[in-house]
Amino acid sequence: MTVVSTFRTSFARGALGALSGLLAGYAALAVAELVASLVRPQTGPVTVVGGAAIDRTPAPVKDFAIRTFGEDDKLVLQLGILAALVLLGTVLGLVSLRHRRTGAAGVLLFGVIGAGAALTRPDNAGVADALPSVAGAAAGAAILYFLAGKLSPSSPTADAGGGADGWSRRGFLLAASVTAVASTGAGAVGRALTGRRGQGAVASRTAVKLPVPASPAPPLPKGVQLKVAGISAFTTPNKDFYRVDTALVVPRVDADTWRLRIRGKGVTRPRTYTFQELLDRPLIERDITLTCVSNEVGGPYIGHARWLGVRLTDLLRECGVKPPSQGGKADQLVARSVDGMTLGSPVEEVMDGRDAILAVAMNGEPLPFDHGFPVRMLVPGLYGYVSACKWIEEIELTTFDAYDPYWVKRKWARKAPIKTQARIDTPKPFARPAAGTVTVAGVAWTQHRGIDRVEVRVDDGPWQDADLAPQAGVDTWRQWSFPWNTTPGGHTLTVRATDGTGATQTEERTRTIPDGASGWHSVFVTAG
Ligand SMILES: Nc1nc2c(c(=O)[nH]1)N[C@H]1C(S)=C(S)[C@@H](COP(=O)(O)O)O[C@H]1N2
Ligand SMILES: [Mo]
Repeated sequence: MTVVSTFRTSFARGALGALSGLLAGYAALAVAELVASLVRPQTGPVTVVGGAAIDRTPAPVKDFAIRTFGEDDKLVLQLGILAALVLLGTVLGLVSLRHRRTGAAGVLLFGVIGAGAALTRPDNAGVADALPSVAGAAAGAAILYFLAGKLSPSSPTADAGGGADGWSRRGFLLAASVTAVASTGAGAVGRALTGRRGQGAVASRTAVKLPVPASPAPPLPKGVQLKVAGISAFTTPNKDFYRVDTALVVPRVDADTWRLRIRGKGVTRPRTYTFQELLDRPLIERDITLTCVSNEVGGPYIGHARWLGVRLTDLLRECGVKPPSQGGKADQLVARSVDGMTLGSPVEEVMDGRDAILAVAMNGEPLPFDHGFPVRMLVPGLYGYVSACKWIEEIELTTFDAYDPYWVKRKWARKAPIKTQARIDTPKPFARPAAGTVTVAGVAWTQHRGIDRVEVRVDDGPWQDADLAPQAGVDTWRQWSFPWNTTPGGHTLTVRATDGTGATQTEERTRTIPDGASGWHSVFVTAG
C-alpha cells in the first residue's frame, strides 16, 4: 500500500468516525424530542440544558446577553448549545474509532447532564422529566457504538466495498443512512405530537369570548399620540410588545383545565379559580405601561397596552387576605407560573388601591401565548420581574423574610418600583437632520407617579421645557416633543423627566442590576 492510499484510507475513516459522532448526536436529540413530546415538550435536552444555563447565568452575563442580543438572546443560547453538541459529537466520533466504549460512555455522560438539568429546573414535575435526556443519550450511545463497530478493522461484516484494512464502507454507509432516516422520522413524529398537544390550548384561546368590562378604561385623551415621525406608538401593538422571560418553550396552557390557587400565610379562605370563574366576575379595563428592570437608559423594554381582567385586591379580600397595614400577616405575594417562575410583590402596594390586575386580555384580544395566556398579573408602578407573572397558576402569601423568588435569588432587588425615565425616540443616535427646526420627541414614564415635566438640553445649554402630550393616567407613559432650532454641526441632546411628586430623575448613571437603570438619556446628532 502506498503512503498516499494509507493516508486517504485513514482520512476517510476519520471523517466517517466524525460522521458517526454527529449522527449519534442527531439520533439522540431526535429520540429525546420524541420522548419529550410524550412526557412534556419543555423537557427536551436542549430546552432543559438551555433553561438550566439561564437559571445559572450570573446577572452581569445575563445583562450582557440582553444588551448584545436583545430578544434574540434565547436563539443565540440554543445555537450555542447546538454548536457545542456538533463539536463534541465530532470529538466523540473520532474517539470511538479507537475506543468504542469510551465514545459511547461520552454520549451517556451527556444524558446525565441533561437529566441533571431537567431535574433541577424550577418547573420540574418529577423524575419523568429526565426521561427524554436519558432515552436520547442511550439511543445515541448505542448508535455510536454500533457505527464505530462498522468502522473497526476487525469488523466481521467487511465486504468487497470495504477499506483496504478490512472495515466495511458499504456496511457503514447503509447503517448511517438508516440512522439518519430513522432519526429524522422520530424527530418529525415528536414535533407533530408536540404540536397536537398545543392544539387544545390554541382552541381554548380561540374560544374565549371576552366579556364587556364592568369598569371600562377611561377613554384616552385626544392627543396622547403625538403626530411626530419616529415616535413610539402610544399603545404598543401586541405583535410589537417586548418580550422578556426565561421560557425557551413558550408555555401553551389550556384555559379549560387551567386553575389559579390562592393560598398561604393569612389566607383564611384558600381558593381555586377556573378561567371561566374569573371571566364571570366584574372585570376592569385599564391602560398600564409595563417596563422591564433590564431596560437600559434609552432602551426598548417598555410597552403600553390596554388590559382587561380581575381586580387582584378583590380576589385577595375574598380569600381573607389583608395588607400588613391592616393587620395582615403576609408582606410578600409570590406569584408562581406554570413554568416554575416566581415573582414577589409587596402586598401593601398590591392592595393600596392601585389597579393591580389579573389580566385575561391585552389590547382587545385574549392574552397572546407569549404574553401569558390565559392569565397574567400586572401591578402598575413595579418592574415586570416583581409583578407581571405570565402563565400564572398560583398566588402564595408569605413574607419577604421567608422566601426569595427567582430573580432575588440571583441578586436582583427584593423591591423594585419603576424609576423615572425619559427616552428620545427621534432623532435617532447619529442622525443627520437637515438644518432648521427639528422636532425632538419621545416618551417619559414613572408608573404610578405620573409625569409632570420633561426638559431637553442641547449640549451644555440650559434645560428647556418640552411640550407634553396629555397624561392618560399615572400608570401610563407620556409623550413629549421639543422644537429644536439647529445650528450646524454635532450636538448632544439630553432629556430628563420630573414625576408627579416633583422629583426630577437623577443624572447618576447606574446599571440595571439590582433595581433598574438610572441616568439621563442622550443622543448625538449632526445637524446640516
Ligand atoms: N412566567 C414568567 N413570567 C414573567 C417572566 C418570566 O420569565 N416568566 N418575566 C417577567 C419580566 S422580567 C418581565 S419584564 C415581564 C415581561 O412581560 P412581557 O414579556 O409580556 O413584556 O414579564 C414578567 N413575567
Ligand atoms: Mo423584566
